[in-house]
Amino acid sequence: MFARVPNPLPARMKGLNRAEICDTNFIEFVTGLGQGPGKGPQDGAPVLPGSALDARGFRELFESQLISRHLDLMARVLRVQNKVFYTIGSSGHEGNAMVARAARHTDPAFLHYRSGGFMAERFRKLPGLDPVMDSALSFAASKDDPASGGRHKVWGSKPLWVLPQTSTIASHLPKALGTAMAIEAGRRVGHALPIPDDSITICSFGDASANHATAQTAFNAAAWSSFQKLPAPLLFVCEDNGIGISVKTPEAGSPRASAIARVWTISMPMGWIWPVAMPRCSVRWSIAARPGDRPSCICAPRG
Ligand SMILES: Cc1ncc(C[n+]2csc(CCOP(=O)(O)OP(=O)(O)O)c2C)c(N)n1
Ligand SMILES: [Mg+2]
Repeated sequence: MFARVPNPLPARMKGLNRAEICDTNFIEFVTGLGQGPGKGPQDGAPVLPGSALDARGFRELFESQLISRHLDLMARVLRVQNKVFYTIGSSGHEGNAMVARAARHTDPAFLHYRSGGFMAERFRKLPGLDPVMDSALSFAASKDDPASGGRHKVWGSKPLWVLPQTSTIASHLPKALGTAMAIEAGRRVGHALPIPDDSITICSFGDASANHATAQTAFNAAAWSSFQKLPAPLLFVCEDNGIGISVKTPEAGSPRASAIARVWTISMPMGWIWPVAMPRCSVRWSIAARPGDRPSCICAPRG
């Protein structure tokens, strides 16, 4: 007559609020340290000895990551109240804020749908814009959402050169490669571009979507352009959480691994926010130094 009560009781039936638990744990942990604030580095000083990142930059990055995490949480709270309708979370992907920091806001970006950290950080580059408001309009499917006019929850911004599109089927990878080639072609034929001549295109994608034919096409074309020494200033960023809709992405030998192997050539660990596997340098070097000639790829495991 009555539904059987599952044992153990699933979290959703316990009124469990994970965010609240994390918050309490965090406060308990910090209180338990029993120390006042330590003497950290000055704003302009390296956050750690030898780091290219200063203390102010570190705080900004962290704040961008927190903005992203809080947007996730509030979207869920408001979803329960039926005030917003789309709650894709960026939790675990906040490291992509680092890429936004190292890039310019005029570097065209085609983003994975969990790129909240990237967006929050990119918004810093152009004063007067509000990442929280823009995201909130998007969650609420508002007609005032500047990216989609309320049609869909996507990351996008015209002034910030984030081209709105979906990313689950990797349809944005060929577009990103085409954009990179167009930057180079514009420079070559003397066509005035609306962005600096040495811009690079940034394209992030999920590990599972790397399996799609569209992704494979883009990797192949990127590898081919590299082989032909046809410049294509493109940075692929694989946001590799090891799953796609709760299904495990296969490890070595998978189409994902082989596809990516065709594009990237060097492995280099970076540590801190991300262990980075990929070309010619750390994220910062590869973007800030704008080598810009060959497609590159960073694999960013969830951290
Ligand atoms: C055309 C289409 N097919 C299927 C889906 C369902 N879908 C949503 S997310 C996803 C895979 C996501 O995996 P991944 O790219 O690794 O991103 P993650 O969510 O793990 O960050 C798929 C297939 C979709 N959104 N659109
Ligand atoms: Mg994934």
